[in-house]
Amino acid sequence: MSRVFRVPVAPARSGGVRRYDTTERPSAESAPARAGIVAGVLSPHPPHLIYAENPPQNEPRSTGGWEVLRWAYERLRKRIREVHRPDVLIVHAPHWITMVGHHVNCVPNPRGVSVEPIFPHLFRYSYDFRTDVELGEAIADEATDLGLVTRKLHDPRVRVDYATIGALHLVNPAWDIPVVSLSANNNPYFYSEASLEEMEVLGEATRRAVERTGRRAVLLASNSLSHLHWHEEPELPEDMEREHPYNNHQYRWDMKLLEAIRRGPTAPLRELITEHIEATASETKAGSLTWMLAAMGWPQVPGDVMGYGTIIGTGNAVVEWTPEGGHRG
Ligand code: 2X7
Ligand code: FE2
Repeated sequence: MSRVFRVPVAPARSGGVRRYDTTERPSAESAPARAGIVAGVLSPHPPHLIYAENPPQNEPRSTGGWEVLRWAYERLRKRIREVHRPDVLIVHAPHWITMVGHHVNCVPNPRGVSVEPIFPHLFRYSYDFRTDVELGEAIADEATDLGLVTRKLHDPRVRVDYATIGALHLVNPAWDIPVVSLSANNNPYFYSEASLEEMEVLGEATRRAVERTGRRAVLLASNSLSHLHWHEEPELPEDMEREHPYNNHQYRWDMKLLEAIRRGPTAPLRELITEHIEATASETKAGSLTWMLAAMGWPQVPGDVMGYGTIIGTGNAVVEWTPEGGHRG
């Protein structure tokens, strides 16, 4: 069914080699040696995490909450700054839903207020960031060449969704690293079975574009895990007495997935992600996690599960993969 959303592979342009302007890249002296995808991160976005942190960009104020997950993000931020030192963050997010095809935000400086439609009392966030337009366009071109229906978004009035903003803030609250943001093609939601093959293709397109443009990229898969949640909120949203897994079935399946991630390698996850979606309505059905692992070539390494916690009953884990040849430590 998902073939409806694909077009025949286009012939390679001008000998199959495209040149991109790299004049704005860091100088050889300042740039770390290795380009390519240097890490991939499962980086869930629930607005509660930002609400709990009280950053200046978010209007609502809290007394805290969900600390274990937020501490995991703090450790991750340190690794991003001190070890990975990317020149771009590429994020795939499930709440930028595009009904037809895969869209790439190519607006140079998106800015505005992102509001979570179900939790506007938790998340009204002022954003203002830079897009790596050259890389965004390269990803869209590679995806088109590989047969995906793809669009470059150029409308500066775009309102950036909270799953994109949430993951980007939690990974890099300073917003000093350029971004490429990718939409979630909605087609998995139409069918009972998750249709993730296209995410493999989008991953391949992403990898090719990163290599072609010589970027040093960290990929963010903005997904929660098990996704059943409460329908009533406590008077104090951050009342941690009320926070726990939706049920033991959801929790056990999250652990099954995370144990496989910790064991490594990633190849068996292809199958397990689909089973986990069937069992838990996991938000990974939007494809972000599959896209990210495919872009890294399903690396042989285990993932580092930096933290797990529930948010209104949903499962959320911060996980980092450093592909073969990348830094660890
Ligand atoms: O988008 C979300 C989510 N993924 C999980 C929990 C709560 C709110 O929003
Ligand atoms: Fe979500």
